[in-house]
Amino acid sequence: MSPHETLDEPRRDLGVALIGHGFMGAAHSQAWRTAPAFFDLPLAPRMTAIVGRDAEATRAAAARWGWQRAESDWRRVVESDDVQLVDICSPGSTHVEIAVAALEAGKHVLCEKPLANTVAEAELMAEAAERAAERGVLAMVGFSYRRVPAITFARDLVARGAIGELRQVRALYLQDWLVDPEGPMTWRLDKSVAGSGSLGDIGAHLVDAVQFVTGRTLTDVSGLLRTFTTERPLLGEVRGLGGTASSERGQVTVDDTALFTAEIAGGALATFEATRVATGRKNALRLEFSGTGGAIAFDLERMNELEVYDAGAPVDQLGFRRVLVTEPEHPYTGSWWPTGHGLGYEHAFSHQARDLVTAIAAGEQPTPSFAEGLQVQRVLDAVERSAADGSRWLATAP
Ligand code: SOE
Repeated sequence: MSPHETLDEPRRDLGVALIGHGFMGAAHSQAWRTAPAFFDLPLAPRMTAIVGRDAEATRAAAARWGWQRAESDWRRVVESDDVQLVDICSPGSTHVEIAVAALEAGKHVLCEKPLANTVAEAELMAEAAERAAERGVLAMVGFSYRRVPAITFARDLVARGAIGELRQVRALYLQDWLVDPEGPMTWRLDKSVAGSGSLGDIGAHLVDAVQFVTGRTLTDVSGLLRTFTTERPLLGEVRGLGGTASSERGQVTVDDTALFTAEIAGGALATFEATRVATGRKNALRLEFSGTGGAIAFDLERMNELEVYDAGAPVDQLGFRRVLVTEPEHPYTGSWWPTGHGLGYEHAFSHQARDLVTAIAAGEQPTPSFAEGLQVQRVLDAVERSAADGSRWLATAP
């Protein structure tokens, strides 16, 4: 029996409904199953319903992950009395309608990143969240990498002054699943559905992670977007999810690569690389924070470690130390395995579920809030406007 349960006061249920059953639907389903087993949660998440347009695939996902029922219309779960939290893992074009309806129906909301496809949509979501919060209905946007223990620990170190005055940040998120020009069209390559390409899909993670670790916002940006492959085969059956390539070809309307620089509040500078054509890089997220007193580097491919450089160390001992972020004293790690056993990509989603449920039980605003998600959307929008303007590019030839 959890410490939160007493004989006359069983833990309150929190009925969860998940919208979508793709990659993020799986990551969130795993978290709703696992978090209650490893964290003593103040509310008991109940996997009530999973929603998807394809009835057979949704039923299969419900059976696989342990959702009590499969639904085909998100409106049914938003109106259902046995649902108190709506978890949105569907494409960005669906976020604003579902989140606003759920909040107005009194449901807490977790919405995958980026918050929306446009600043205007993100503003509507943030306003709805502000109104709902007055009624004790809470919303969070799912920037899960904040909850990788080593990234949370990096934030703690920066806040403690471990690198002194921040001077420069390097943020890279490198994937290569679009290198092959014959790779098929998917919803992620359609601006009307995904909102943008690498910029919003993986660049948004970088923006949030840099702002989270430094505790500062990006104030100005200059960007460059490029689409190398402008059309791709449309699959005969389901777009992007298997089937035989048809002769039809679809227009790619989002960026393959987004490069941008930024001013950080307080005067530091940052460079960002978000790409899905970095041949050989599969999901290579790397962050490096450099300051007057030292530096911190993180690599998702070695996600249980943090490289820490102390500029104040004796000169014959200067160098990056490899800190193994698996001690019980580190963020989240004490609830899993003994030191040295390590965590994976999926654990950040369990940490996200834990923090959200804890905030809901306490009636406190979970972070990142929709307001924070809106601020990231403004950064993405500024990069897009800067790239469209292109006036800062100067030819090198005479
Ligand atoms: C893109 O391929 C992607 O799936 C992102 O959408 C996720 O947010 C990231 O965690 C992994 O890569």
